[in-house]
Amino acid sequence: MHCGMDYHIHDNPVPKDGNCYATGGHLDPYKRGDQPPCNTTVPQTCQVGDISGKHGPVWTADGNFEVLYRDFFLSNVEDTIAFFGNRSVVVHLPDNKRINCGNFHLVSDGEEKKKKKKKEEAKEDQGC
Ligand SMILES: [Cu+2]
Repeated sequence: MHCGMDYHIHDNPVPKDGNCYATGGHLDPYKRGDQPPCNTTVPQTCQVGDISGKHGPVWTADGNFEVLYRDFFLSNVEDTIAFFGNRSVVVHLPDNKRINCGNFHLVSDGEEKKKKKKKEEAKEDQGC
């Protein structure tokens, strides 16, 4: 038992009303189920969407949390069983209540470059 906050990839995207409870269950394409709990030392046995189970829970003293890791079980390739690009991430309190959630958004390199160029052009337009 730990006191960190778990976070998972859930099946459905967050609806426009922001209801984290409408995101369904964890991404679990192989029907592993929630029990037994995921063991971080054998991530290959965990639910695909149980990212805190595989990589550790959210620990934060100041409200900010950032983590970087490789996950070999999720897919960013559309139309594959473990694809997460059209799903959501949900953060839970230790009592499992859903405290926050958000959707993934696919961004291509070209899209990022266009946004950056637009920002630069906007800055130039503001000058006299
Ligand atoms: Cu969850």
